[in-house]
Amino acid sequence: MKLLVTIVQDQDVPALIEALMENDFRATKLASTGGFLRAGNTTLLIGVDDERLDEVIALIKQTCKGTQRGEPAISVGGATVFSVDVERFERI
Ligand code: 2BA
Repeated sequence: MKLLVTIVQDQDVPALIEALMENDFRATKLASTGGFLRAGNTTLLIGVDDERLDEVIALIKQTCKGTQRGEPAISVGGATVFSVDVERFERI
């Protein structure tokens, strides 16, 4: 299992969450702030079985488009994704 720490722009969140839920993925949404721009963004924690990793990455690519932010405008990526091995997972 992997935990994807996925940082996305707020405007992309509704479409991404909808796509995740439609495809039976589970996610936790956290409000976050970028260290460089100090503007709000969203971090999703997505726990996924290894065999579905490519599928969830494809959904992120489809729904997170990136944007220009700040003054002067800086291009902010569609998503920043850290994939972390999960040593143990339990739902109690
Ligand atoms: P921010 O830190 O607010 O960064 C927003 C955008 O500003 C970045 O977009 C990048 O285009 C630019 N930027 C960031 N640091 C810079 C620097 N030192 N010099 C010049 N330009 C810089 P993205 O790279 O797409 O990142 C979007 C958001 O993803 C970031 O917001 C941050 O919240 C997160 N992020 C990106 N890389 C990260 C990392 N290595 N560790 C933790 N969070 C990261």
